[in-house]
Amino acid sequence: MATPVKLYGPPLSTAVSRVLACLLEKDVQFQLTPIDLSKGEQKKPEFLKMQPFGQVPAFEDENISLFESRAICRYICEKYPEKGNKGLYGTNPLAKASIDQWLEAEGQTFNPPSSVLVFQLAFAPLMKLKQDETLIRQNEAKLSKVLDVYEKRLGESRFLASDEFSLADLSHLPNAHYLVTATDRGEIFTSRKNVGRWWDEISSRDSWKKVVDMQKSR
Ligand SMILES: N[C@@H](CCC(=O)N[C@@H](CS)C(=O)NCC(=O)O)C(=O)O
Repeated sequence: MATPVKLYGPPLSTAVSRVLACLLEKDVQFQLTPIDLSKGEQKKPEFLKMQPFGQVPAFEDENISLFESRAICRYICEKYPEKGNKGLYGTNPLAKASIDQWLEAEGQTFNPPSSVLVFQLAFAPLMKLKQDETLIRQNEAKLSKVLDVYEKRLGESRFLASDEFSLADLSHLPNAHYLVTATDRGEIFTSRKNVGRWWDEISSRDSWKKVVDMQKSR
């Protein structure tokens, strides 16, 4: 039996849950080692050898370590093309380029405002930190504009890159999940017809439901 790959970090982290969703979608065996962010375990010298910026996740396969959740997801898909969801990262150069295009849009355009909103609206209250209303307003406006583009795209295509679910859709799950389920701003997704339909579809995949269960049991 193949040695399981190793993932380090708590399932509650958006970046860790992105990799978990990918591993489950690809049906790749893994070993999860939780890292306690509240104790600063991500800044310890041993961890910095795997993730030099002191953030989760870190990932190991065959004694090589990797960081950056989206790069790790791409690697998992390239390493295990025949496992689980075979089309998750496309099966030809053009399909991959289309997925990459929307993965970049997620990382560079969707993630900046949505991660600020997740922190401000879902995590700051739990951490007893004061919310920054100006920052919230500015980022809501930015995310709204991004989702207007998605609304148009998802009117033409079932998923972002094509009519097939892909890594590009999966990569949106962690932030969208917190915004819909842990804040009062879920309407930003659900009030848009096509984005709402897309959200229902991607969030009801078995892989993502398992990630949510892992988050609840921590
Ligand atoms: N771009 C990175 C982001 C990693 C990241 O921001 N991780 C957060 C948790 S979601 C973290 O480790 N926060 C603790 C810290 O920065 O000390 C990725 O996708 O892997």
